[in-house]
Formats: sequence, C-alpha cells, structure tokens
Amino acid sequence: MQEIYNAIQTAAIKIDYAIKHEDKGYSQSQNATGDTQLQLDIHCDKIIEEIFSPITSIKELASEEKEAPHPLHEKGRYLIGYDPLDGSSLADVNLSVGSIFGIYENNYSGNNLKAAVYVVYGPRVEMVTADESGVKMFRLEPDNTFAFVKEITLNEKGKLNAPGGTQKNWSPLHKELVESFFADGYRLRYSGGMVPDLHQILLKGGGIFSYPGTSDVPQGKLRMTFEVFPFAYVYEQAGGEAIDGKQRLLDLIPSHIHDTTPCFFGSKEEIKKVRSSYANN
Ligand code: P6P
Repeated sequence: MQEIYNAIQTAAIKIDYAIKHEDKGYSQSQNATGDTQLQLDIHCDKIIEEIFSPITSIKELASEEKEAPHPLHEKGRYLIGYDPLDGSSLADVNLSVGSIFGIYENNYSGNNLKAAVYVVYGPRVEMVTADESGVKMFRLEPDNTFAFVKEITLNEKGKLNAPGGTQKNWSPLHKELVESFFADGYRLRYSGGMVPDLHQILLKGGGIFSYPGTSDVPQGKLRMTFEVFPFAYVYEQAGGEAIDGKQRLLDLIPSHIHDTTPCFFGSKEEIKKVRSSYANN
C-alpha cells in the first residue's frame, strides 16, 4: 500500500503544479457523467495514469474521467477508483480542489475498500490517508516530501453544516433537516468542492456534509466509486458515520462504476439526526 501512497504523493506534486501553471480551459469532450471536461481534468488523469502504470500491485484503474476501467497488471491485487481533480471548475476562481482515491480489492463495492486517500490543493497541499491504522494527515514541504502532521478523529458532535445541492430542488424534509442544524447554531461552511468541504469538517472536529437526492438529481450527484465510498471510509475510520439517509454507504453495491447516490457524512450525533429525519421518507 505504501507504494501506492508514494505514487499519489508524486502525482500530487505534478497536479498542484498543473493547477497553478497549466490551466487550459474547457475541452470539447464530456465524461461518463456528462460533465464537460476541463483540459485540466484530462491532464491530471494522464498524470495519475502515467505514475500508476508501472505499479504491479494495481490490477486496474477506474477514473471518473473515463467510461471504462483501464487494465494494468493481471496479477495485481488492487483496483483503484479515483477522481483525478474533483471540483476542477473551482480552480478558475482560485478555490481549493482535490484528488480522491479508493483502493479496492476484487470489485468496486464499498465494503471492498482497503484504503482511501485524498489530496487537497489549496494554500497548502495536504494528503490524508485512511486505512486500518486510522486517518493520518501529511503536508507537502519545501523539499517536495510529505511530512506527517497528525492523526484525525471526529468528535461525537461538531459545529459545521455543509449543505450541497440546489436548494430550490431539496425535498421539504431535507430543507427542514438543514434548517434544524442552523437553528442549533451550526455554521455554514460550503465551497462547492467536496474535498475541501469534507476536509474542513474533519479538521474542525465534526459536523455534517449532505448531498441529498433532489428533484433534479433524485439519485444525488456524487459518484459512489470515485468520491462517496472513499470519503465514507475516511469518515468511518475517523470515528464518524456515512449514510445515504438510511443505509450505511459502504454497504451499497453500485450496478455501474459511474453510479451516484445521495450521501451524508458526519459526526455520530449529526448522522443520528439525519437517520431520524429520513426514517419515514
Ligand atoms: P453543487 C464538484 O462539481 C462536485 O462534484 C463536488 O466536488 C461538490 O461537492 C459538488 O459537485 C457540488 O455540487 O450542486 O452543490 O454545486
């Protein structure tokens, strides 16, 4: 696994440089989910593919930016589902963006995750790894090494509320749930970038991030394989929970690697409240 973590660090340094110095606007193509791809999306995907290709423990790569998985080494142990540059359009307005990696065995179901990693490209470049040893944060140093900073754990209850999705398309039930957190004094922290938004809640000790099913996207917007399962794993390893409103997210089995799901990530108290609100939905 360390070989894969090292490869992610190498890719992160190149991706951070590309974000800051090589932005090339939109391409003529769309990804499997129908998002128009930035040249940067395609460029970052190529960086990862080139760096991961020689690693013989990787059986295949499944990228959010490609329709089908890309086979690598037949006897490889791991399947890697990744989003090379999540929230890439935020780079145009100089906000933080990120890369997300799920490291699976056998198939891309949530319970087959063996580790999850994300990288935040912001004022600092930070990498967070989650595996059976817990959740660890590393920071890019001037000598291009990643130094260990700390272990991350979530409190039972937090203070931040990150409500995703177009509000006019929320169900009345979801609108009431979001407003109840604000009525309890939670602070709004939402940039539209899943990686920095979830990173902030982790670093500030807790809260709730939600991207529900809405009238325009009933199955939610966020992709299970590349975004939702890796963060669900991180949050559970940090002592939090992650559900679709009712079920544990990691118990879900996608029928296609680009499937999406409604998702809630947070501290235990907040997830308990979500479960209670959605119980009769
Ligand atoms: P909305 C970015 O496009 C992204 O995929 C995630 O990073 C983010 O959480 C979500 O979409 C934001 O979506 O509909 O709230 O703008």
